[in-house]
Amino acid sequence: MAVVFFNLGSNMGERERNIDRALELLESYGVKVTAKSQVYDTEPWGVKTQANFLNIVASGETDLGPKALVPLCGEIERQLGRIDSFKWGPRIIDVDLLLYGDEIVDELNCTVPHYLMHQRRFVLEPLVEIAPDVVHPVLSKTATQLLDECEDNSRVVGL
Ligand code: PH2
Ligand code: MG
Ligand code: MG
Repeated sequence: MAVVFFNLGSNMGERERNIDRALELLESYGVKVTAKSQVYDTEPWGVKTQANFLNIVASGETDLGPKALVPLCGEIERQLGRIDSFKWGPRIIDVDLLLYGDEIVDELNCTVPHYLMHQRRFVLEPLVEIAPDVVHPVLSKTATQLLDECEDNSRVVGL
């Protein structure tokens, strides 16, 4: 059983409901959700001219491996009606695997830890809320350290 962390985000439609449905689908596919952060209203990162996101971080336990989990995230996004937008553009739902225990995977369609997680305040604030001491296995730093050192100053507000 692996301990895993996801970031979920939405900036289209019923944003909070989209996140809740994605969590239900993760559960239905074999991820036991063990904790979730509060919902954060977050300034868009990367492409600024779009609506604010709601983001949460959730932890889970699963027997699925990382190479099953990453495509499952994509399948859940499709089931919720996500259509391909441009990179970092608006989306009904985004389900990103952040951490898979202390495993490091670097393959074409499966990169864990998420390659940008340490550069995104909208990931680190909710991650620190639920798991301040979890360690990034590539950078060998806790979530708290990563947040302290994060240069992203975009607005992230707990609701
Ligand atoms: N996701 C992106 C791009 N920018 N900005 C915020 N605030 N939240 C997101 O989830 C987000 C983003 C692409 O994955
Ligand atoms: Mg994303
Ligand atoms: Mg994604």
